[in-house]
Amino acid sequence: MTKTIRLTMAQALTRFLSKQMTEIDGKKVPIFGGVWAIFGHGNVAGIGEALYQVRDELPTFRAHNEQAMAHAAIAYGKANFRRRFMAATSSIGPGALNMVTAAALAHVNRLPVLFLPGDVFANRIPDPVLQQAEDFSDGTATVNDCFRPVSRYFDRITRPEQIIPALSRAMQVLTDPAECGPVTLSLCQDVQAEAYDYPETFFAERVWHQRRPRPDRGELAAAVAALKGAKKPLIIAGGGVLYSQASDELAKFAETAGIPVCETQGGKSSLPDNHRLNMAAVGVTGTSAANRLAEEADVVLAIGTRLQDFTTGSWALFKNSGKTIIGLNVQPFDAGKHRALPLVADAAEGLAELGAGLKGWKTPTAWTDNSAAGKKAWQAEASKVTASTNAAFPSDAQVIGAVQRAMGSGVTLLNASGGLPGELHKLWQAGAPGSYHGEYGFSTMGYEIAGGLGAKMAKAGQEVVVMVGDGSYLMMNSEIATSVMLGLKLTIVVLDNRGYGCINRLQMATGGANFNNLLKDSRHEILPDIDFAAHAASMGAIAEKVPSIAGLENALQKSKKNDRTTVLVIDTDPLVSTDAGGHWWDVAVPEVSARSQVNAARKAYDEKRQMQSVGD
Ligand SMILES: Cc1ncc(C[n+]2csc(CCOP(=O)(O)OP(=O)(O)O)c2C)c(N)n1
Ligand SMILES: [Mg+2]
Repeated sequence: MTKTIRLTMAQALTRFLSKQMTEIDGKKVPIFGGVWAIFGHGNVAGIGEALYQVRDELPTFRAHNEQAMAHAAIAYGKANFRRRFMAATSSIGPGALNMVTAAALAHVNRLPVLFLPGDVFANRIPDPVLQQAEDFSDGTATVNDCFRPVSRYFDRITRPEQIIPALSRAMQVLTDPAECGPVTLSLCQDVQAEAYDYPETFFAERVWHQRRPRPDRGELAAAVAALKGAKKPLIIAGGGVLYSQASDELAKFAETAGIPVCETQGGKSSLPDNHRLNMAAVGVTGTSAANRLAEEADVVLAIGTRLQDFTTGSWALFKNSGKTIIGLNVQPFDAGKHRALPLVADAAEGLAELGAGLKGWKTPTAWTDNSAAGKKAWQAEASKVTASTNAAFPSDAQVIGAVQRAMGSGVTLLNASGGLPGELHKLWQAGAPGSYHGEYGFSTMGYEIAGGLGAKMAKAGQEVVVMVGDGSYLMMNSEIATSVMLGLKLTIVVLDNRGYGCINRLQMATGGANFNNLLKDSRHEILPDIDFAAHAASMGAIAEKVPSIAGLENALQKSKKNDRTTVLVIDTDPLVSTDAGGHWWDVAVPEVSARSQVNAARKAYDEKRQMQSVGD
């Protein structure tokens, strides 16, 4: 007879999670780095009690905002190249819904995270409970249904034994490289506390390994043939290169075949910036070196990329009408985009087999040499815009230069929203794989600081530098207090341009009036003068407003000795961004308007749209 153990559903859940392991560098470690939790009714009595039981094996961390704690959990998964991840649990209602945006962030970026929101009573006797929304026509609907479209797997647990298949499915999704994304197990409050005789085998330790699918022979042959016919091949390295930890394989493949490489936001740091074949950022926020090649490329090997609009210049960048795209991707949905020849496989495995198939084939040297010249020209341009300055209001690029000079390429640089991602994508000189941590799939304001905390948990003892605008800082900053509480030092550089600078610039570029973006252009009685340093200091951080680029470099140097989260604030210019490099981006301009500037912008827009390759 099966041996059983009587536990509540919540106890079974936490015990199961604590038994899931993985192997990193030959060492067995728990696959869950911990659980983020903000308790309320709907999880404190059930999950809360159960987490306490396993607190030594599966640590619980308390945060200040459910979305932020989920950001930390997601960043942890990303910084671990998806090999380890975290869970996040909330009370019902507002606590649960606060995590929905984070779920979408993980969904877009294909990142693993386990959401455990509390849900209403399955027995429905006390309905409506505090924080329960009532649907007049559907007794099964709860606010947690909002997680469905932003979860790779969703389940509502209405009986204690349902957690057995649900957790099994959850682990499959979290550890599958193609399906990977957020899993939501919506936990009815009464069921969390209900007991069941669980089979002991359910709690046996399990060690998970990364699956590395190899390519199909037919797809491989087609891809090899296409590459062998290339005169101007180009590799796009996406986030999948990093998640597969395929950087060495990519370097070897590119070097052997002499193919230049460019990187998406998600794929930046696949190769170090100073690798001779790395043309760096591609697309809307790309370098001139990469975009020049992209315009001409006849075979594009797109590895581990979703080919989002910022990469493809809204599908107007790749201008060679005879081009062939090879989609090397572990997910067939991505592999076949834009009529690509699909090569469904793990990036490292796919590259190894492509390399073997090419049997020493080489790109015509004129193309490789041409790429080297383009890179040199770009580097000259980039060093101009990042050079030091005495300007009272430096540009974002000049601040990036200061951070790079003071901190080097050895740190992990984290960013997500505002003008910074565009500037950093082209200008930050990344070092080791994963040292550039951008969240530009969803570009969520408020990711940066909490995300920095998660990345720091994954990279204990390493420097994590967060760059964030004033707008994003104001949207979500409370995990500064958590980073201080947990002794996890972050270096946070706040660029204060007094408003939503990049959207203001976009507004102007689309013919709009300066309206409702910069603080000064927004309805106000008193123009805000926010003291970010005082604000950060109130949460326990070491904080300072620096007067200049030189002051920032100095403060960053000094901050290396700080044992606590350090926040450095610098005033910046909201109107400048780097012109060099880059590509058109499709943002729909009004077809009719009373403003002549909008009409002119629409005319230019209609012309630009002619560049889009609609048939692909
Ligand atoms: C949650 C969220 N809301 C709105 C946006 C749209 N948005 C993108 S950047 C931005 C302004 C960001 O301001 P700030 O952080 O100060 O950076 P800046 O643009 O000034 O560089 C806004 C509103 C977003 N990306 N995320
Ligand atoms: Mg700003």
